[in-house]
Amino acid sequence: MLEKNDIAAVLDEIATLMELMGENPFKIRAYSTGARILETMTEDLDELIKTGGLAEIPGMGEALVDKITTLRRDGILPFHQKLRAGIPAGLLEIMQIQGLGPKKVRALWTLLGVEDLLKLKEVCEAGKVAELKGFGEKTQTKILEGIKNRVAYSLRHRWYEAAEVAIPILAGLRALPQVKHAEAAGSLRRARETVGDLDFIVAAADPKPIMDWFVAYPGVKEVTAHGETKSSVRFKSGLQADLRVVPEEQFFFALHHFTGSKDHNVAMRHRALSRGLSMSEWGFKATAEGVQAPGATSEAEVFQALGLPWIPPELREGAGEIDAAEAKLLPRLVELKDLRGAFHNHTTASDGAHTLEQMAKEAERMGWEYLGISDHSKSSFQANGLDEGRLLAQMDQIAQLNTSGKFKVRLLTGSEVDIMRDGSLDYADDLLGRLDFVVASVHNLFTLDREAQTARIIRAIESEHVDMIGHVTGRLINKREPYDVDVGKIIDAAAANDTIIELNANPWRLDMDWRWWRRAAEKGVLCSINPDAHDFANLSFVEHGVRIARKGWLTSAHVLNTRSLPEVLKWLGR
Ligand code: DGT
Ligand code: CA
Ligand code: CA
Ligand code: ZN
Repeated sequence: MLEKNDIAAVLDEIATLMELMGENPFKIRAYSTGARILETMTEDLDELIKTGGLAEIPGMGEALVDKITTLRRDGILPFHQKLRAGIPAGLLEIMQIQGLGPKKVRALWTLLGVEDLLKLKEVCEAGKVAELKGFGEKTQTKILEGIKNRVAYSLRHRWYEAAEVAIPILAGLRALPQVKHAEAAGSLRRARETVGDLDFIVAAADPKPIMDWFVAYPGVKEVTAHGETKSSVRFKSGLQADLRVVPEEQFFFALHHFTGSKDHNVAMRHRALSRGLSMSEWGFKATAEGVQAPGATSEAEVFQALGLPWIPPELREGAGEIDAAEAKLLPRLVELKDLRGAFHNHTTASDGAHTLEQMAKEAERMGWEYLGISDHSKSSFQANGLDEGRLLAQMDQIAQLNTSGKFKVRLLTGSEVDIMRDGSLDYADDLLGRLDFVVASVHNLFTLDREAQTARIIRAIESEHVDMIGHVTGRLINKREPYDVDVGKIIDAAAANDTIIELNANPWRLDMDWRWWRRAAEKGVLCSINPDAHDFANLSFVEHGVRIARKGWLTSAHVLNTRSLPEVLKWLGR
């Protein structure tokens, strides 16, 4: 038995496979239409199948009804499996490359015999792709770039996916009777946006039972090392993990060392040497006469031994954190509990899965004072964007909900308004002026050149009705590179116009990147940690946003949604 969204995914794949086969466009279209209908359907599917109501929905042909019924009942569809068997699996992988749709992939397949990435790379390098009709030199270069990105993407994992693997392992390690301490170090602890491998550090007198438990952990696909004090494994997803077991007195030194980063460690070792100590993952050693090498029973004591306060792992990138610590200028980083609400959330009015009330209920459960609703604007037709009439109706609905007293949380009216090619906005000024807040985002023309893309966004920043800029670079981590845009200039424009830059907390986006926030904050740019929720569970994405804000040196004062409702309304000028 398959759920609606899974059935829709199969229908979409059928459409793609048929397009690769060069089938009739009308037939193909029927499957995509069917997928969209299922995704937006609010009725009970089983009921519709039973009563025959499914066939009465416009766009639902008899063949489609049959296939949906089979998928719902059996979970598989022979027609789909036969299609799949007729097409090299590598083609679906090639389709993941940015800019390569089924039509182009079909041409590469039928005209050049491309069946996988390797062969694609070969024909690009031989210049054969550029000669194909509809491709050209530029496309060929783009494809080669895309292949390079695919390879890079396969080597790293989005933070939240790595965390999902790490959390139960850490709990398992801590539950072992021999284990005194256990932590996940490395890039995961430093809150990088992607993780190469996991690094577990454990304190125990006898490493053997811990090693044995680790290599036998469910989900381990391959054991690449099984030593006395260090083991390495690989999981099904390709993610690898190192485990190191150390004696208790070394634990906090090892934890610090394997948390890194390398640059941070180098600076710490340098500092240690100037104090007559050599520092390693084992601990301190005296290098000068009359110096005592201190031990450590916490990570704070490791820092303390070098005259420093404890430095949060997020800041340990060797970017001035030690100087700041020395000067007692470490920021007091924003925390999840500081948040009092969130902006940039979608509902069923555009492409969200839950209604205003469902979103409000969850925001209230999270203890928030306010929740900003910003559905898509009309140009985002693929996301069911609202025209003026529907937006006005939603504003009424929100006003009614607020006065009904049904929820303590205050809903704020807003829009994620599209930035048009020339930087103008998708609604007229008078309508924008009636909203509580406005997020302006780029959702199309990702291939504009740097100058045009930057100018377009800056014009939106300069609009008096725009309160914040959404997902500034449009990147999807490990999937889509940022569009070409001058972030430095955008920060300057945001500072000059008092426009907020959003920290989009969707764990695939984390946009703007953490590397820019410290500079932005120093220039006076305010941040808003926005979940960009498309269902109520997504409201918890703010946790990812807080992590990245911390990595960007931000304090609660730098973040709009740490403020109370009256303060927020005052900032918005409403
Ligand atoms: P990743 O795994 O690529 O996402 O990044 P990390 O930072 O987790 O790097 P990893 O797993 O190679 O090593 C974990 C930490 O161990 C690293 O951040 C710093 C420390 N470390 C590893 N190799 C070296 C090294 O050659 N020199 C120094 N100073 N530290 C090292
Ligand atoms: Ca690592
Ligand atoms: Ca490692
Ligand atoms: Zn958006």
